[in-house]
Amino acid sequence: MDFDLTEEQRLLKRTVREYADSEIAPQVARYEDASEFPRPVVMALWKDLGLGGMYCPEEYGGIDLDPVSYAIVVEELGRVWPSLCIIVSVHNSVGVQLIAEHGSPEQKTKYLPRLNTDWVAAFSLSEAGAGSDVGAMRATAVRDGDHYVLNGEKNWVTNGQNADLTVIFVKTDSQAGNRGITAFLVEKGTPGLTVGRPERKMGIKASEAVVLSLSDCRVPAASRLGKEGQGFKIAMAELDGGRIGVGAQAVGIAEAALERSIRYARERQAFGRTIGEFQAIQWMLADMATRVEAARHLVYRAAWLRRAGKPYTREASMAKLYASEAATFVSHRAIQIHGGYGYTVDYKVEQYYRDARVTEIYEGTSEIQRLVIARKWLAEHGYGA
Ligand code: COS
Repeated sequence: MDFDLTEEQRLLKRTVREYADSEIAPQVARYEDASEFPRPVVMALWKDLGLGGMYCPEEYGGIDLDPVSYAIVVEELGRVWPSLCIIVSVHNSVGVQLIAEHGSPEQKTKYLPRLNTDWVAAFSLSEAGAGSDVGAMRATAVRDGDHYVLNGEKNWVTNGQNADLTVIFVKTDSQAGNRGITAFLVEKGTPGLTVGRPERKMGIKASEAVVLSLSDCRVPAASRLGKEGQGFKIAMAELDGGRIGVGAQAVGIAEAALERSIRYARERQAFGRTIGEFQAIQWMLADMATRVEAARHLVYRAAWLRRAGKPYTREASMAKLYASEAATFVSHRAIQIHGGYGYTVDYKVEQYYRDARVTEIYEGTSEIQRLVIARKWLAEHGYGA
């Protein structure tokens, strides 16, 4: 067993951190305050660091990172800007990686090189009445010669307005529940695809979540991803990877809130000494640091299992569950340590608290993660699922 990062991973972490601190951090407030998608920042990340193709094989121009390195990058972005972090994570995991793993050779050749350099990907599974219960989705696709015609409405599509390509899940067999779901690659500007107004959210304000309306949206049969009826399994498998990303994002948020708390505890004076000298504050910092460390280990272990080609569904759910709840805990305590100043926007810990909260919800709520963990655990111990 070896808990050390490799030399390459250390270098990658340093490179992304330096870039994030110098190039990205100064831009955060402007985009967050305007709730604006930071397209120029995203494009610079693709161009300067190749982060548009983290899960793209080298033959298609990607940098093909191993999953642990991927988690390290996502964590570093989460530390500086959670909104940007989820934009990048969604693009790479349930976008690029999904196409790299399930796309046809033609789809990979057509889309992966563009997604590495100047396109953004989105993933559209949820609907107003189908979030956790994926099989309840109502959007449909009907075959019409060498096309499919898509109809319905999808919700909560991260990157949805800016996406050049969206993986959209709809039913090709309305009677078949989960087994009737099929995935399609739909390009921006396809007639019949309309993008709604972004939701007004509590946090991650520069990351958009939109409604997509499909109204007789005709797509070539060649844009179907995988076979008819395979969509649910594709979505579930890719969400396993996505959950490692959300876990890593949560670790980054928690790390940032902890760093700021330590800095503040060293500076702030009360009763004639720095507040970091009080045991009440030290214990809070100890609990925060322990959770950050535990969350990071769970995330890296899930990523390591994936790299080793072993099953990692349960571990990805554990990592996402624990890390997201740790991020809420740590950012909550960070505000407490900052006192009244923590409740103002100037010290940024309030932003981490708001941004942390959604990690317990998207890409599967904490309740869904517990359900996945319990089912796997019970099955492993002979109780059936
Ligand atoms: N990887 C690959 N296949 C998977 C899988 C995974 N992680 N999880 C389930 N499957 C397969 C199962 O093996 C099963 O295959 P068979 O039909 O061949 O036996 C099939 O998919 C159905 O699985 P299951 O019976 O477990 O499906 P359920 O309807 O019970 O749903 C939950 C399972 C609730 C866990 C699933 O719907 C889920 O994760 N929901 C949350 C979705 C989500 O994260 N939404 C947020 C959207 S992204 S913002």
